Amino acid sequence: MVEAQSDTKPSDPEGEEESLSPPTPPKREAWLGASSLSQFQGCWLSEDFSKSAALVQAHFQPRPDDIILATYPKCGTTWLKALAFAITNRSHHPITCKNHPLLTHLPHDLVEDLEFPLRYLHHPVSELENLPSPRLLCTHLPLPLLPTSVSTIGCRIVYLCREPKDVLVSMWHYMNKVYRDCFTEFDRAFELFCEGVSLYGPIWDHYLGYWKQMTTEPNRVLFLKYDEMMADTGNHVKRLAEFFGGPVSVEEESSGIVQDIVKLCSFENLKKMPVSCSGVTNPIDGLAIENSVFFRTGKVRDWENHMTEEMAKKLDRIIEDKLGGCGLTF
Ligand code: PAP
Repeated sequence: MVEAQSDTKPSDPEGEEESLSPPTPPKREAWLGASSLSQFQGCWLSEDFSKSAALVQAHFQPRPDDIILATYPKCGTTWLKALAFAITNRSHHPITCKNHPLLTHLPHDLVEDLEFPLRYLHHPVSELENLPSPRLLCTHLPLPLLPTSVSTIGCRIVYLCREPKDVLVSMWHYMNKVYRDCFTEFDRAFELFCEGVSLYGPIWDHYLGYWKQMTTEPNRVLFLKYDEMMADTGNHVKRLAEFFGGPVSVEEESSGIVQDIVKLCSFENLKKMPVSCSGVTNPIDGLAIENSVFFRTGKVRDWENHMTEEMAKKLDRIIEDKLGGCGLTF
């Protein structure tokens, strides 16, 4: 009796307070920018990104015909947005027309993001309600952080992943360019990435969430790899068109539309657009990002220029171990 009372400590206000206050999330230095990263529902995010994710969870109202493009950062989001926009809008915007939107706009400005640019600052999530159906949307959020209704009402998802070593290299370049004052040595970024500490990380959890969903619902989740899309972009254009519900017709194919889409959305073509060379994006107050940072090398295996063999083997082992024989390999 006495023991039970002392366990519950009904008259200990301090103890009560302790049990009511939420645990402080672990924080880590941000190798990638100005602020530290904290765990938000198991995902490493900065404070601003956590707020933004919470707003998506609270206010985003998925529709059954939404198509969501999902990526871990630096896996080819810009490319996927360009392809998806070109494919889904090809009847309003013929691919070879002189005023195709992709000739004057960054792909990021043609496909709405759920949580980035930081919507709570400038664009409430509710603005997404004004978009006509079917909506083409994009997110970096891991699947478990999206509202559960995304899955229950059957939104289609295209997930694009990339060889993790190339992701790390691309992210390291990008972050050091955007957050110029917070240069991080590659070796330090590598260590943190291996621990899973990177924006929207751990990368393996991000990949696994969508991969597992694809294995149970292959008709609703299309899972793609950057390297494979590089090797045969034409075939991926056809797969995407089919997945979006408007397969490339025989007439379209014989008119060369697949090659035209591949060319329009190619790294070389998008990189040389005036908006890519000189434009600036302002996702966050006070942070101006030159659009050119979205187009660096667009190469597969650039990690070979940044990592020792030992580093590569270490990260390979970690990724293999974390993916745990799920079937996803690089
Ligand atoms: P984001 O997550 O910030 O939106 P994201 O577009 O996913 O970035 O990734 C950028 C990478 O895609 C860059 O890779 P790199 O650093 O290894 O060069 C960028 O060059 C590459 N990229 C951009 N556009 C294309 C494209 N059209 N085709 C192929 N790769 C591209």
